[in-house]
Amino acid sequence: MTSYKKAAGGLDAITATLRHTFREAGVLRGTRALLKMNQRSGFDCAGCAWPEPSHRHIAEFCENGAKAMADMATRKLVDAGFFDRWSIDALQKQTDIWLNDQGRLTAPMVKWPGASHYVTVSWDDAFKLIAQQLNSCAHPDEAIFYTSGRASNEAAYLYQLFARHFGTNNLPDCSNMCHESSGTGMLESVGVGKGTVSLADFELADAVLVIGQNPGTNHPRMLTALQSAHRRGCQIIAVNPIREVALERFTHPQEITKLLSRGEPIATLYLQVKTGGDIALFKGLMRLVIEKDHIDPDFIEQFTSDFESYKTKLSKLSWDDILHASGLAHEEIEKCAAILSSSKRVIACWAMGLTQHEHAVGNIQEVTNLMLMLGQIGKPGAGLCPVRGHSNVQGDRTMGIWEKPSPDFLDKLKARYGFDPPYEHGHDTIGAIEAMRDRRAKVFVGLGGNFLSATPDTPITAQALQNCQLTVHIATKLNRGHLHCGDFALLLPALSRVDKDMQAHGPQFVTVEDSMSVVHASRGHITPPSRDVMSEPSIIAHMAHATLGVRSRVDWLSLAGNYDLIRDEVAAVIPHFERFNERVRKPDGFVLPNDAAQRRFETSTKKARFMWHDIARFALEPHQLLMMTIRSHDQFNTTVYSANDRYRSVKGNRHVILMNESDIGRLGFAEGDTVRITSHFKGVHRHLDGFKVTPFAIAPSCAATYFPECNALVPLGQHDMRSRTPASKSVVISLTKHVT
Ligand SMILES: Nc1nc2c(c(=O)[nH]1)N[C@H]1C(S)=C(S)[C@@H](COP(=O)(O)OP(=O)(O)OC[C@H]3O[C@@H](n4cnc5c(=O)[nH]c(N)nc54)[C@H](O)[C@@H]3O)O[C@H]1N2
Ligand SMILES: Nc1nc2c(c(=O)[nH]1)N[C@H]1C(S)=C(S)[C@@H](COP(=O)(O)OP(=O)(O)OC[C@H]3O[C@@H](n4cnc5c(=O)[nH]c(N)nc54)[C@H](O)[C@@H]3O)O[C@H]1N2
Ligand SMILES: [Mo]
Repeated sequence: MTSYKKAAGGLDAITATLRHTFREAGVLRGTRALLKMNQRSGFDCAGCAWPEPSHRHIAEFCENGAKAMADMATRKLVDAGFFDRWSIDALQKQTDIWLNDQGRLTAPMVKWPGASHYVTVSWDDAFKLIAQQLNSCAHPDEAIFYTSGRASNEAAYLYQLFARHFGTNNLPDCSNMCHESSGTGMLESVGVGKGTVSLADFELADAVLVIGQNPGTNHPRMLTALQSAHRRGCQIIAVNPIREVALERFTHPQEITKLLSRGEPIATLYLQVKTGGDIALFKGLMRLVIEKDHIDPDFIEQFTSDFESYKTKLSKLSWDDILHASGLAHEEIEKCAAILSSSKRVIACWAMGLTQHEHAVGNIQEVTNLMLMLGQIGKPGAGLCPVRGHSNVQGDRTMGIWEKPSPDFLDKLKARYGFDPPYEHGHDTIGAIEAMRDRRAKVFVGLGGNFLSATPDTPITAQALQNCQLTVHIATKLNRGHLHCGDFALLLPALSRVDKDMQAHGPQFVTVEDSMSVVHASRGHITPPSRDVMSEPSIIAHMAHATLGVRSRVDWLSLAGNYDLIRDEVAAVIPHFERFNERVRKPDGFVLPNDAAQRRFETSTKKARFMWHDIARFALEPHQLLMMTIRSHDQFNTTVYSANDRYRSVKGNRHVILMNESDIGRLGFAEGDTVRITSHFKGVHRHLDGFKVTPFAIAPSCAATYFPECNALVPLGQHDMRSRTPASKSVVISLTKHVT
């Protein structure tokens, strides 16, 4: 059985931080960058969207934030000579770790039709090619403009403006695969699609639920908040099919005297729910809360609708169903209900364990129901906390990166810029893959990200990209997505968060919005990898200028020369951004208002709504398991730093399948066996070979593998029906012994 003997954090975290930073960026450059991370005069860490505290530590970063920084501050460079040496075919044979390890992109590159290599191209010619290809589309909807959540507010605002001015709402983004279901569910239930809590609420909460989230790896600075809450006596309840080490024991790497200790407990109650069993758990909790009369009748009466019908349906559920589907014992659910009932203030946090299922919106709305029943929304120390992933994914949405913009927003664009924006909804991520697969779309532009490896059904997405006439990737580092090219392909190098950004009007900063709606500035301090790298706002402005020409009255190139001018545009169009330039220059920026946090629920009933969902059922045959695809401790989404996963004691191999020991025996396997994984969806079977059976502390009948490798097993058609978030946490699989 793999098990990590130490607490998460501690000395190992410090060693890993320094090793990565110094190896990639060098001692001086690396140290300087670390000391600027998350500081008021510095740059926002691109590692996650967890907010910064107002009392900042001199070292306000975590191990994995430092890795993300070092990955960009690296001294290794990919130059034109590199692409002479390596054909695209040869690059495809390399691993993700190797591709990323080659370093920062330094010059614009093109692949011409039929060519085997990328070759250099001037920026001017690159923009001309984009303009010519976009303008030869039969309809603007033949173009797709994808965004990954590292893009700044300034880049995002320009990008959506360009796409809509060009004539399409085809603005899929990584959020479609991430917290789309949180947004969809919350919008309907409470009228806002964002979290209702601030960091200060964590100092007041009596109980915090951490559901379907692995903060030790993906939001390490959240552990600081959880640890200090725990020390105050706050109850921390983890809900997770995996016993994640960092939720069990943690040593803060900055508490020198405790570094060698066994760490402190974080979770006071650990509910090892079955994958997909959360709705059943929430229903069980609500049953108990009602039975014991621990609901908040005044809140329910004054602020909610649909309670009585919800309660009637709930009373008809059988406990057998609740216990079977959740995989938990009655006493465990009772313990949790007792903690929630006796807590004056409760926060519910969640991440991908709730959002990436076919019943994802159900998950979100049922945890919301629970919180509404307890009156735990819209008061200090309480509320809903979807913990965002990419550092500016929330801000990108605020800036209008969305395939389903509101008519009001489009009217504002029309009034300000004098063009007719498209009012039909555009393609989300799944829709974009289908459109390229079916040749309804033929130009793909990616503002960051790795569209190929982040999306489901990798071979289908690869073919979809290859079907395009032009693929454009605006990127900092090489990834596999750049190797599945359209007839023409451009690879355009962009500045990263850590780089100095010098434009016509002098040095520029950008802005971002964190998971708790705080908007603040981010300034890079490091010399860019080459003079030939452009900033994202500048690349977008040049694309727009070249493509739209006299059709546009926007002075794109002036906007790119001075980001204050972009922020003035944002202030004029996006609600709550008035005096943007002035307010964002305040040390901690400003906080966007949130109606639900003020108990104003702008839903169809003007009240917070109880929304019913049936318990999710998975018709697993005895030989089948439910597989989640997750992140290791040494990766950032599709960027893989090494093949290790320290807290899960996995070393040197990402092709492992983590299984409950009882399932290994039951299915006739032994530890270390190499297996073929087959996923099953609507009669189609997808296979991947060469996975090592690894016993692990995961709930029975569940299994875990790493993404992006296992995206080839995630079916494009398997997603939440409303939000269309891919179900990458509930893939039905079976295993067979692999004979080589
Ligand atoms: N270092 C690092 N930081 C990151 C990222 C990264 O890749 N590396 N990615 C960023 C991004 S974009 C995001 S969205 C976040 C992701 O942050 P997380 O959501 O923490 O990431 P995952 O690895 O997908 O982990 C999902 C967790 O949910 C659990 N889980 C799976 N299925 C279920 C279920 O049905 N029910 C419950 N209750 N739990 C379940 C898994 O066991 C796992 O602990 O992190 C962000 N931060
Ligand atoms: N099976 C499975 N699939 C998943 C998930 C899962 O849990 N399981 N998680 C999903 C989630 S939550 C998300 S958010 C998506 C992530 O999807 P994406 O956001 O598309 O993927 P990333 O891996 O974050 O993108 C990494 C690439 O972005 C580029 N990049 C990095 N920084 C910058 C920058 O500052 N500017 C520019 N222009 N480029 C930059 C680099 O070239 C790098 O290779 O993946 C999703 N896919
Ligand atoms: Mo994400």
